[in-house]
Amino acid sequence: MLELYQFELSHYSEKVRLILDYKGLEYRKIEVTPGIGQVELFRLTGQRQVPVLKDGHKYIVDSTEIAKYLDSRYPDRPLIPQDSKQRGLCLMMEEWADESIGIKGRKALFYAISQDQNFRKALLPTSVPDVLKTVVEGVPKDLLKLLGFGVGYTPEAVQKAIADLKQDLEALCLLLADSPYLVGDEPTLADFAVAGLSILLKFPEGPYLDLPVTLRGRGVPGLVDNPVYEPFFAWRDRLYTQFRKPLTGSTQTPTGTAPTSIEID
Ligand SMILES: N[C@@H](CCC(=O)N[C@@H](CS)C(=O)NCC(=O)O)C(=O)O
Repeated sequence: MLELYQFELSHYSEKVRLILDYKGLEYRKIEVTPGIGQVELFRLTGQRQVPVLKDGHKYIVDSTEIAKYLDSRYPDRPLIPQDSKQRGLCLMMEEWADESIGIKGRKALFYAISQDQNFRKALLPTSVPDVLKTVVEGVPKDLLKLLGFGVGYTPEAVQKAIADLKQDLEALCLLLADSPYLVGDEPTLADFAVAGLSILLKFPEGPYLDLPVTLRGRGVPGLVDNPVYEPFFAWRDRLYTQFRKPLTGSTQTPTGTAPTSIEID
């Protein structure tokens, strides 16, 4: 069976989970423990980031490479259109989703956490200390200032990220106004990239992520509560209903030893 080395809260991992579900491929999630689990990942793949897909003896690193690998190895329900214009648009949007929504989404989530004590508490219950570490991985440490933990990711940088995300969401609403999917009449990699990368802006409403139930549908103030962007999140909900498999109990196997506390320096 395929194995996905992942963080549950990783938006790049979510992009791959969406693709696996869309293609109807069975897979086992292997939850990587931030820190020690990444040492093991480094031993296996020469790098420490998730997602990593294991197919037989082969390890594929990076969500884009995984998507392309899956499309060539499991060609049913293709992700990348053949038509040149659609193909170009699909690849361009995927890259944009990774680089804009993915990167800025992290900053925006930290803004949300900093603004809302209940949100913060829901994300950081003592029973699941990995969650914070998971979100923090890949984020400059100084972003933690927003949480009162450390030194400064400037509020200006965060506000700029949110302003950019607003433009991204506006663009998506416009593109989806009279079209079921971002490129043509069938779902493509562009749709799954955008949907997956946007989970940090608003966690999905349904039972798709192994997170506290109170976090479902929660997200970044100014984005989730702005009716202007509602068409995008409604579109994403439909995509999830159509293609994402809901959770059925825990199928995760942790790697490494789960930490009992988190060190933030
Ligand atoms: N370009 C990579 C980005 C993956 C990425 O940023 N992964 C984060 C989690 S969302 C990670 O593994 N961070 C841990 C680290 O950098 O040590 C992809 O598309 O897969």
